Amino acid sequence: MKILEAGFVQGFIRMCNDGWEQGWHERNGGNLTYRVKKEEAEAVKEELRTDGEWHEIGTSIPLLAGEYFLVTGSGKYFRNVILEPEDSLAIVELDEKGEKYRICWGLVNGGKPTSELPSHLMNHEVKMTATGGKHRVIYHAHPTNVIALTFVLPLKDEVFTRELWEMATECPVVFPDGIGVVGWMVPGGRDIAVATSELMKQYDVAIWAHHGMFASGEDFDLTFGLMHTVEKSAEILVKVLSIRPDKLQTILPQNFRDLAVDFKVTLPEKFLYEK
Ligand code: 2HA
Ligand code: ZN
Repeated sequence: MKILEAGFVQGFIRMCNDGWEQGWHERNGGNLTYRVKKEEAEAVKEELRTDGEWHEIGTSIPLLAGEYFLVTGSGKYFRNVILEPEDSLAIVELDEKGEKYRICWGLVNGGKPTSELPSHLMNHEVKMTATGGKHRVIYHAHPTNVIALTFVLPLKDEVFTRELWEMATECPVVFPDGIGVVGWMVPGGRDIAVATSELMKQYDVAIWAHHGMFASGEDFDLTFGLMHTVEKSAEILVKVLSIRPDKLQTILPQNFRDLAVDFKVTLPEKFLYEK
């Protein structure tokens, strides 16, 4: 099968374009990676090069040894992915120790995988373990309203989770485990990767203060939908705070507990504090 015709590649391209159309990917902002299934890699094997040079990842991810990932390229624009996927994307393979990668397809005009590769791969490892292999997608975007909130809300998991839950009834059902928050850090390196992957042990979403958001999910629909839901909720909160800083009414802790029963989700009590 031709790589560009494969379902996982088409889904990946569509998600990049959806993110661009949402306005979450100015210039080369954001990155997306997908842990390719064995049978998907097998189906496109003829087009995968095996003579690429090995490069250091910059961190060690032993549980992902030998896995293939479809990734966006460093410095590439989400806006261009749909037009020239072979220029913007790459399939990489990890070595048998999970310390190096090589390019097997894509980046035809040169380049490297996303600058956030260490964060993505460490998060893949954490989420693969936490979900028994179900999670395959890690998505980083720069959604405007979430970023705006990191200037005015305390950078605490409890505050972001509760405030965003309150903005839309579906939120606690879509992200019942809550949201983690990382204070401002230098992007691209191992430190931010470690901080984020620590949070991703318990959450599917992490916010990077004054920068953007990370989301993890089983497939493209769920992961894009998660990012979209959190950002939509942040947009409502920005509007509410702009109209008047104190809410006249909201969803109360007991409302959340009632919702949890009917929708069969567990909502940690640490988010249901009295204000
Ligand atoms: O430019 O978003 O965090 C890519 C990024 C880095
Ligand atoms: Zn970024």
